[in-house]
Amino acid sequence: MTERIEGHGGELALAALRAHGVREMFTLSGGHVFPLYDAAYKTDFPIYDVRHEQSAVFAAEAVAKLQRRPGLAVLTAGPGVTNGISGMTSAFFNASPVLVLGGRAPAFRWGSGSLQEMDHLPLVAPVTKHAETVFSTDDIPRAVGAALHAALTPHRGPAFLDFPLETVFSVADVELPSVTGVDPIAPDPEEVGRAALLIAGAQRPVIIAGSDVYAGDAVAALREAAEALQVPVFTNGMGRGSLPPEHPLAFAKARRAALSGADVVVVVGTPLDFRLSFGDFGDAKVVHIVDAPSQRATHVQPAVAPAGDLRLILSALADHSGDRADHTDWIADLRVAEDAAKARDAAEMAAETDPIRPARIYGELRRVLAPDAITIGDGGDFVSYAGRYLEPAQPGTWLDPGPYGCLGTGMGYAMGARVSHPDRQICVLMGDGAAGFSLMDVESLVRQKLPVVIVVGNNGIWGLEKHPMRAMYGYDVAADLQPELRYDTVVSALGGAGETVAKAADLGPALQRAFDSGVPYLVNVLTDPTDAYPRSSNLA
Ligand SMILES: Cc1ncc(C[n+]2csc(CCOP(=O)(O)OP(=O)(O)O)c2C)c(N)n1
Ligand SMILES: [Mg+2]
Repeated sequence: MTERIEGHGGELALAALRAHGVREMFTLSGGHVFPLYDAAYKTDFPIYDVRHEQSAVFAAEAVAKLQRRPGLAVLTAGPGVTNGISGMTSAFFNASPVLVLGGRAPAFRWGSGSLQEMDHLPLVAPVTKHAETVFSTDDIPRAVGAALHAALTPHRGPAFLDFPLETVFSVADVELPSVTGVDPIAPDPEEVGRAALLIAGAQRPVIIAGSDVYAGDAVAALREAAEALQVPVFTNGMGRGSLPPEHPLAFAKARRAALSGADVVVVVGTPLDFRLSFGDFGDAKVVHIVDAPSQRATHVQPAVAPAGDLRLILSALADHSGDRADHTDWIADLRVAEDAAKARDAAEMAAETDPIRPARIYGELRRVLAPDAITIGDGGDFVSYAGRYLEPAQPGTWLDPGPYGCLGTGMGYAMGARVSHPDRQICVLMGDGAAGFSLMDVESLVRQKLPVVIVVGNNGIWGLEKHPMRAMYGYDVAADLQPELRYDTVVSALGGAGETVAKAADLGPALQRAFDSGVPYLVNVLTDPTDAYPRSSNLA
C-alpha cells in the first residue's frame, strides 16, 4: 500500500522522515527551513532548538549512536550548514546515521547574490555518504529515502540534503515511496572459517570490540563468540560495556599485557587506527572483523579480514565446532594483571589530595552513577581519566567524541542523550577548555526542560596541550585559561544551577545534589593543574 500525500516541501520531507523512523529534529532557526518547522508544528513532531548548529548535529548524532536509528538536524542555508560541518565529520568518523537537511538559496536566481547563497555540496560531500541538492518538490520523499538508506547501510554514516528555497516552499502531490530496509551484508564463509580456525588454534588470543558491535546490534553475538572460544575481551568507544564488568572474560586494564602477550588479536567493529597502534601488534596475527568491505585496512595486512554483518560473523565464530586450544592459563594471567591494575586505580580514586586530582572525582562519581547512566566525555586529560576510571556496566551508555576527537560535543550529546533516555542519569564530563565550545547551550537545555549533570574538571588549562608542549619545548603558549573560573555561575545565570568544589570531601554531596536537582547542574571541580594524564602509550 502506497500513500499519496499533497503538501509543501516541508510536509513531504517530514512524511518521509516519519516513515523511516525519525522521531524528532534538532535545529537552529533560519527562514530557509521554515516549511520543515511548519510541517512539524502542525503534526506535533518534536523540535529541539539550540544556540549553535554544532550542538544540533551532535544532538542528532547522540540519538543515532544511542538508539541505533537515524538522528535528524535541520540547518539553515550557508552559515547554518557550515557551522554543522564538524558535527557531520564526527558522525562520518563514528559511522553514525545522521541526516542533515539544509536550507539553500533559491535555484531560480542562483548566481545573483541571494542571502547565504553558497553551494554546500563540495564542502559536505567528503564527510557524508550521500549529498544531494533536491531541485524539485515532488522529488523530496525519494531523496529523503535515498539519503536515509545510505546513512543506515553499513558502514553507516551521515547524509546531507539541501532544498533550494522554492523547492521546500512549493507544493506537490506525490506518492510516498515505500521504505526499503537495509539488507545484511553476507560475509564470505571461507574467510569467517579461517578466522575461526586462527582464533580457536591460538594460545593467547584477545578480542578488542568497538563501536560497530553496538551499532550493528551484535553485542549478544560478541558475547557468545567470546564464551564459545574463551577469548578475553577488551572494548573501546560504544563497544564499552558489551560484557558486564564482572564477566570472567571482561577486561579493561590489562591491555598492555594482553597486546604484548597475544599471538592472535581479533579487532571487531573498529578501525586499526591510532587507538590500536595502527594495527601493529608485534608478532601477533591480526583478525580484523569489519561491517563492510570498505572498512578493511589498507595500511596493514591482517591475516584475515571478514567483512559483513557483525552478528552473522560473530555467531558463526560462536558456532565453530573444531578443536580449540585451552586458554585457561592465559585468561588467569591476564586476570592477575587486571586485578593489580584495578587495585592501583582504586587507591588513586580514593586519594585525599589537595588540590583534587581527577581520579578522585571518578571515584566519587562511581558511587552515584546508576548502571544505566549515560556518561559523555568532552575534554582532554579529564576525559582520558574518565575512560580509565569509569567502567560502563551496559553497552550504549558511553559517548566519547570518537577518533575525530572534536571538542564541543558536550551539550549537544547531552541533549540527544536526555531526549533518548528521559529517565536515566545523564552526566557530561567536561574539561574547562571544552566547556567554552558549547556551554551556552545549557540555555537550550534549561528552556526545554532537559536536565543533565555537568562535571567540569577545572584545571585552568588546556591540559592535554599544555603538558605535552612543555615537555617538547620547555615552555608553553596558548595553553592557559582563567584559573578557578566559576563555570557553575555561568550555568546558574542561564537558568540552571551549580556549585564549585575545592575539597575532595565535598565531592560526594555535591554530586548527589546535582543529580537530585532536576535542572541542568554544573559541578565545577577545581583540580590539580600539575596532574598530567600519563601518555607514554595509548594502549595503557
Ligand atoms: C575542536 C578542537 N579544537 C582543539 C582540539 C585540540 N585539543 C585536544 S585536547 C585539548 C585540551 C582540552 O582541554 P580541557 O578541555 O580543559 O581538558 P584538560 O586536558 O585540561 O583536562 C585541545 C585544545 C580538539 N581536539 N578539538
Ligand atoms: Mg582543562
